[in-house]
Amino acid sequence: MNKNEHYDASDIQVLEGLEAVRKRPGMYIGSTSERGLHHLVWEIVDNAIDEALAGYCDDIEIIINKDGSITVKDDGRGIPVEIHPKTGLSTVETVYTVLHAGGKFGGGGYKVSGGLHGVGASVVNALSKWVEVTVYKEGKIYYIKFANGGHTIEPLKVIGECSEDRTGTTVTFMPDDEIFKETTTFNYETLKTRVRELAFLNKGLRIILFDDRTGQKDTFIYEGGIKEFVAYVNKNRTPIHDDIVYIEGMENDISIEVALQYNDGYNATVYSFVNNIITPEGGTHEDGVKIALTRIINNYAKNNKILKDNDEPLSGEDVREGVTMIISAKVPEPQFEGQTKTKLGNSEVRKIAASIFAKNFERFLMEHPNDARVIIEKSMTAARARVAARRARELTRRKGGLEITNYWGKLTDCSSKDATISEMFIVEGDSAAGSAKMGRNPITQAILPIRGKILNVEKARLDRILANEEIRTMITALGTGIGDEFDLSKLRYYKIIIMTDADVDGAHIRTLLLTLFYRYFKPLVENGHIYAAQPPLFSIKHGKTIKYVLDEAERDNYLATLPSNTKYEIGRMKGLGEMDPEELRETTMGIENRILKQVTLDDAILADETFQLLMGEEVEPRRKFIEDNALFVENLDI
Ligand code: 1YM
Repeated sequence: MNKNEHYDASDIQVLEGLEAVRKRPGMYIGSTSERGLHHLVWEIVDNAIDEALAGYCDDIEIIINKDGSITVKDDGRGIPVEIHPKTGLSTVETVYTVLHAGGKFGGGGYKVSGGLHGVGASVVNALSKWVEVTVYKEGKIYYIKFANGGHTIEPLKVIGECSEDRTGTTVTFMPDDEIFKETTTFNYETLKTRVRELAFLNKGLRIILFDDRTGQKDTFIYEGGIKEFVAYVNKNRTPIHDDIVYIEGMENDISIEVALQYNDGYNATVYSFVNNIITPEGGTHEDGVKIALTRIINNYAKNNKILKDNDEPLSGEDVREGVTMIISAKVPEPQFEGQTKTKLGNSEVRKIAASIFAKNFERFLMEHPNDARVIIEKSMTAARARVAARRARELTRRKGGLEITNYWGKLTDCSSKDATISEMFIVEGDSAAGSAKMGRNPITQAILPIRGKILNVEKARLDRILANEEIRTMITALGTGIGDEFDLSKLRYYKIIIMTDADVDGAHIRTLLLTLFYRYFKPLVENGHIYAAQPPLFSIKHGKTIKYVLDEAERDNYLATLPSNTKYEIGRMKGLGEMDPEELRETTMGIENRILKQVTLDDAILADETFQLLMGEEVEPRRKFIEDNALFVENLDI
């Protein structure tokens, strides 16, 4: 927006009241869990970021106060204070009390950060015990306070004076514990992860995070923006060329920024964002860049006679092997599609993204011939491996693939053909698998025994992965296919349950399996099909009752619920392999008593980082991670 366009208060649209927000908070912030709680912070921060994107703000500060409230400060123009013609209230009061009040899109405004401009503020107010807003503007300090779900308890007034060049907005809010029943405690690490990401995505913007409960403080400012983001994501990987490719351009008010660098691994790590929001399902911005990457690399390889005329062209997967790429698009009126409404639909963006990327990437290759050579060689090797993998994959598709003669990797299937009630247990070790087969419900429960440590897929290419017998059986058993053939609707078991011992080895095997699922069957994780069985550590016998509990804490909690004169006996449970079929059914497999932990994927970037750290090549950061997390080993699951 340019400076002489003034804000027109009639742009505010007045729609509905805050009561609706309190009745159905989930509709506005997703949920009232810890995640929803943190969402409140982002709603307020978004308004400050919009002000930064409009070019008026360089500094944002987020403080977790001692009383548990949050303060967000910016040095922008300050929310307008004049009377709003439609509501007869000041604009700042309107922004905080009227749902869907926000500057209009299009026209003069180029408001791009998450959601509708200013809309979130009223939602935060509705879900808070109290909110205070202070505005510094034109030499005056304005103050307004709301309480009990958004009622104005102190109307806007001038509380002091400040120098003319001091401008900005400060907001403090206390989340309402009647809404956020699970927790109202803010998590520093959760805030830090997203603040870092926002700083990467908005280069030059300084964001300070401060925790007044502990004194912890971090300042984020990245002059290199997403170029530094790529370096950060690659910190535990080994890059194969020095210069990070960085491309930016703008056309028709749509801005495209891309940064990428190849490493010696085999996975493609592509994160795309629209208006600072991650788009896990991709969309037209991501498609455009990917199409252009494939085209430019093929052209370069052909022009330099590396790829011969009758060679098969390099595929999209070939040219993305080992790439870490961040794509950030800023789109004035984004349309989101897909299952989770996180896929960019605007078709005009595809062409713009492709042309901006192609032009600049072509130039990069010309100007950096050494980097170009390394990148092309990497893609060529990937193409050769792809052909080998195609042959190996055919093996998983053959009829009778389930009847492999070797015991390891041999599936004992269930008789039901109804996937929704079927479960596949992946069981570590010979005797545990034996007991599991005898203790299972043969109608709904299938057993797949695996032998100790399966292949670490983080360090292998698809061709080697498909050569592994246990993994091949797993793929055949799942029914979905793998890679670009993956089809979730063909899944044969709705629950895939990893059953390993509650010790370090068991945890390692579980992590190997989770890595496989995360890298090659991500939709299974995203859709909640992956579980970890939790074998109990103790049994508590009193009278005719036997209660199984997971750990010491649960044991003590349970004992505390028993009348003080109860006689009880505590047994320490054996490993899976030592349990007889009856015990295994009773404690770990039968749906009456068993405890399953669903594996979820809250933060894809964090998950990727953790897998890379735990399973990748770099030893030193892994050692540090394990040291730092030694006390939390049971929480290694994502
Ligand atoms: C700590 C939170 O809300 N900053 C902020 C918000 C606004 C403005 C500046 C602003 C916007 C405009 C003009 C405009 C908002 N204004 C509105 C509305 N920080 C924080 N800083 N002048 C100031 O968009 O034209 C909503 S948010 F609707 F009043 F324009």
